[in-house]
Amino acid sequence: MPPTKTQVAIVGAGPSGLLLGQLLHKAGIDNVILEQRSGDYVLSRIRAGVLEQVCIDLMDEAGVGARMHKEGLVHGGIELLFGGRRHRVDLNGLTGGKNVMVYGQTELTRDLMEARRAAGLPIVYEAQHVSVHDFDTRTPRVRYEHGGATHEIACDFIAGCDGFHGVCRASAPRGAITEYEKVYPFGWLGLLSDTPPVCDELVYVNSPRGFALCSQRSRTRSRYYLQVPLTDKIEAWTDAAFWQELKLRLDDAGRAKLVTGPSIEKSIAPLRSFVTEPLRFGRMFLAGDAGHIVPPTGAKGLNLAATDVKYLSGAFVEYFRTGSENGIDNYSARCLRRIWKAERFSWWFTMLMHRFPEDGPIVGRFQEAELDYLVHSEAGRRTIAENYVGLPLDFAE
Ligand code: RFL
Ligand code: PHB
Repeated sequence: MPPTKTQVAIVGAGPSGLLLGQLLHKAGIDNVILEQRSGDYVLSRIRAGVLEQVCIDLMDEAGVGARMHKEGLVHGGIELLFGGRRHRVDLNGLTGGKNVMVYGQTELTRDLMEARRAAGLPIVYEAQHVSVHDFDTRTPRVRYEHGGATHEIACDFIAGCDGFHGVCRASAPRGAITEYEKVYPFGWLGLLSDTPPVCDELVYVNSPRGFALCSQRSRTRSRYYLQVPLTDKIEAWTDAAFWQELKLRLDDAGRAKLVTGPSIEKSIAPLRSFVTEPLRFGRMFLAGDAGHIVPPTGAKGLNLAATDVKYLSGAFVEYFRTGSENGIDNYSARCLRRIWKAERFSWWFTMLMHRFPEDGPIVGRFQEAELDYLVHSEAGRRTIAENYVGLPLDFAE
């Protein structure tokens, strides 16, 4: 039975909730995680693939980085393909030695789940009708149903790590919240397959037929994406149709090297920019996708979630060790400064790389001209590189 009292009640067992729980546990702070889905369902969601240093460091701090360092692939560059030609952006050389790591969100989540299980920490999967109460007082509560009974946990703080569709943000008083949103008129059709990646590095493609991305999970597992109309149905996209369309968006070298095979997973994700202000409502805090969404083009979502968790865990540790509310008071503003910069980059890169249905061919030529300018200017390459690897943590302090 999970306890009826804890220091931090965490709603959601995605990467944000699991990482926060592990960091708090390391600091001796009790926490309970409530997750509405099963563990298997959480692991079946194929999402992020690129980790910035901030996320890598936090996994190490949480004591769960061993497999990531063994299996993760360090990437020092990305390729941009437009006008039928590829151009490399040397992330490492342009940022004074910074890299990113290719390690799937599924694997990161699995490592965190395993550590939590090994430590015997409470996590309630398939918690139904989770609700949050009294977070405007010093004695918040969370309530949920599980196994046919209603349960309640009293806590000092609630951490809303329950993603975009979660209950925490939805429970914040409407008058106290401002939400900024932009929905893009297309989605990403993703395909995972046990085939060797077409390139050692990620290839971001601007083609007249729309955006494509060649990503990977390992040297033998590929992840590809195609920009598709939001009206497309996943059932209509056979594997053969996917590979054919991807080939049409690649260059000759890509077409020649592409290894196709049966899909392991295929899904369509909508694209959205979304920010909630503030991220704190009394004793309830939002972290990760619960507070903000970026279109995946810049690979920023999971990394922003990690930064929120870094600041939130630090603020809780400071509070429980010293009684200081400095960290919790500054949490929202500190995160939002970083969030807006990543939102800006993700929006800009999305606008630059996708074809918009309402635009005529002239906009495609503008995009190609801008890309041509960027890759032939050191300042241009550097602006892409330093945003892609993640702006320094103290950039906006
Ligand atoms: P999650 O992962 O959505 O987890 C939230 C959890 O909360 C649960 N939940 C509830 N639990 C209890 N009660 C309720 N009422 C609940 N409501 C919801 C949910 O079941 C879920 O388990 O949010 P979190 O933890 O904040 O993590 C965020 C990341 O998942 C997300 O930002 C990234 O996946 C975004 N993203 C990428 N980020 C990167 O940094 N690099 C990438 O390369 C990257 N690629 C991507 C992406 C997201 C994608 N999709 C599908 C949106 C590629 C794609 C295609
Ligand atoms: C992925 O591998 O899923 C991935 C990589 C880079 C992105 C988005 C998604 O920008």
